[in-house]
Amino acid sequence: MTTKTAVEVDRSHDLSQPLEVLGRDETMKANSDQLRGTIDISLIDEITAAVAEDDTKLMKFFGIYQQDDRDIRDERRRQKLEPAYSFMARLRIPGGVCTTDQWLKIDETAREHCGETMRLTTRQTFQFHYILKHDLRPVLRKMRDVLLDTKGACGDGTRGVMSSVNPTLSKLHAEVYDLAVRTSEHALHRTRAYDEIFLGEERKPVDGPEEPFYGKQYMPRKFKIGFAIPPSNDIDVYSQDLGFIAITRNGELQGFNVAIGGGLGRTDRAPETYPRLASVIGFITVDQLFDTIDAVMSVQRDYGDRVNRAHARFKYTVDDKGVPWIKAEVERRLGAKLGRARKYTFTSNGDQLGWVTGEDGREHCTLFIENGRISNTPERPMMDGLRAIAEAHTGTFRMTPNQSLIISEVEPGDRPKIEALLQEYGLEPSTRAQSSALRLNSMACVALPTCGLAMAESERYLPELITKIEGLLATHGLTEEPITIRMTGCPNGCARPYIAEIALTGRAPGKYNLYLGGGFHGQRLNKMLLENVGEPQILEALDDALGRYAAEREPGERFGDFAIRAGIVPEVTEGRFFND
Ligand code: SRM
Ligand code: SF4
Repeated sequence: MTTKTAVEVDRSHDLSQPLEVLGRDETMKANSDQLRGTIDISLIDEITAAVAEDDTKLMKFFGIYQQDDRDIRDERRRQKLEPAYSFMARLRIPGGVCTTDQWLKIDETAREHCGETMRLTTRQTFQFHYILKHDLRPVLRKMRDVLLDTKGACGDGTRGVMSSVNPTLSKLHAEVYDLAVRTSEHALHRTRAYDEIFLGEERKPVDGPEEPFYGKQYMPRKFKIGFAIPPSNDIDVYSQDLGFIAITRNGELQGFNVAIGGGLGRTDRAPETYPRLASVIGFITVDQLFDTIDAVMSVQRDYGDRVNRAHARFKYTVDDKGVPWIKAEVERRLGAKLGRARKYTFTSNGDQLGWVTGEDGREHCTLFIENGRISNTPERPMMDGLRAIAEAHTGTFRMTPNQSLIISEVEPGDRPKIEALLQEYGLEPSTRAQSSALRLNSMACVALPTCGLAMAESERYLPELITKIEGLLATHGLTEEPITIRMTGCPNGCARPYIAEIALTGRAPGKYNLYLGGGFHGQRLNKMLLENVGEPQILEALDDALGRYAAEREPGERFGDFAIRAGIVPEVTEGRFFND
């Protein structure tokens, strides 16, 4: 973070309120010795496979979650055994670009320590699951060897910074991607706790405060930043706490529109929690980028709710204070007025699958990876295939925000070699083209068996549900119609369901809320049609809605738009633009 006075001087968030008023996590963070806690002791405690409760929270700041295998939780309880604890680790890979050396090390680590599987996330990175406590250090050291870490991938700070993958606009992608990487470094916490605890480095004295920006209590809650490059809204910029929309003239980057206060998490039966699309508050030049990040984040740092974590995301601060107030405070801290938001057009929030050529002549192949899951099955040795490609490929990989994978920057002469490998391992994009366009525009969160918050299946169930919906699509002649569908195992919204044209969020085993009417390019929230229903009701409702869509739609009309025009669900009306 910079040393701008206005941003740094306000330390009022550091325990200014009496301890008994603050949320428990606030005092825990404040007393943690800059996130060190007792993690080092927990890691060597051989009596349990778990870590101490406060350490589970502190480790999230380093991208590590304690989990247990929920498929065998009851059985272990019956046998009076502690849950089958293991850890999830999420890598910090801003903009989702990884080298082939990194891929090979990630593959090797996943095979050795992480259940022989790896998971592409909805924010363009990898997650390892099933890491045993004593393997955490070896895993993170392997990542260090290829210049990767898991710092800040979770916890109350900035999360993985997203950036549109946009393979055709090579120069613009490189420029914006570079800013995303620098943003990740800029906004990352400064504590050396990770290097000491997991990498074995010595604690050294620090001149001045260890966290000049974050202080002892860090942010009130997670804070997400993303960069979109129109016409693609693949990162779902309106779901970010702080989103930047690239504005160009004749292909040259002029600056960014600034969008604030997006966020999707909600809780059933708690109407005070809700998804919110970000408000566009103005335009900045590229030079103003990092000062703007400091200004916006410091407003949330100083005014976010530190008593009630369910109300602590920036979206609630924005609504409580009002967009005009937040904008004025950001401008005060920035020391400049924001420009008037510039025009831009988004056309989709999906991925373009298959081969495309960038303006620099290099080629990129986007593969559909269903729900981001990479593993080997007898029918499809995907993990082996991608390893073989990483061994032969001279470019990079890019993870998309839709859980797809781009074999990127392929020299034209190398394309036949990559195509041959794709064919050999059954990975070529054409095999997935046999799927409906609905499947190719689908996303599901992890949910069971690892996610502790899951109420229903998601990743393991969506593929089979889609097969059933494909029957309906075929009946109505809609197999080729790109419609976005997203499923999550609970209302937290990790696959960004509330902006999909069709969404299902888990309520209980086999039971979901069904939403319709999201915008095709992420511009509108959807609306609940059915609450807490099972598969028969879901299929019946979709059959009806899809049938009407096939018969009554106007030329070019998207399914989400139709669902609203036809009155199947009412429109959610929220202003997103604020230009005054
Ligand atoms: Fe998420 C919590 C997985 C993207 C909103 N999310 C979790 C945890 C860590 C469960 C937990 O707290 O114990 C999940 C771990 C499951 C597992 O076993 O791996 C989890 N979230 C994921 C991932 C892996 C889903 C996926 O299948 O790809 C995504 C990782 C992204 C990354 O690389 O950083 C993921 N999570 C999201 C998104 C989408 C986004 O950011 O673009 C959202 C909605 C946007 C937002 O934040 O508003 C999201 N996750 C949540 C929430 C609700 C936050 C809220 O404001 O209420 C939680 C619960 C919480 O934080 O208390 C949560
Ligand atoms: Fe877990 Fe819920 Fe997120 Fe799915 S949406 S990964 S079930 S927290």
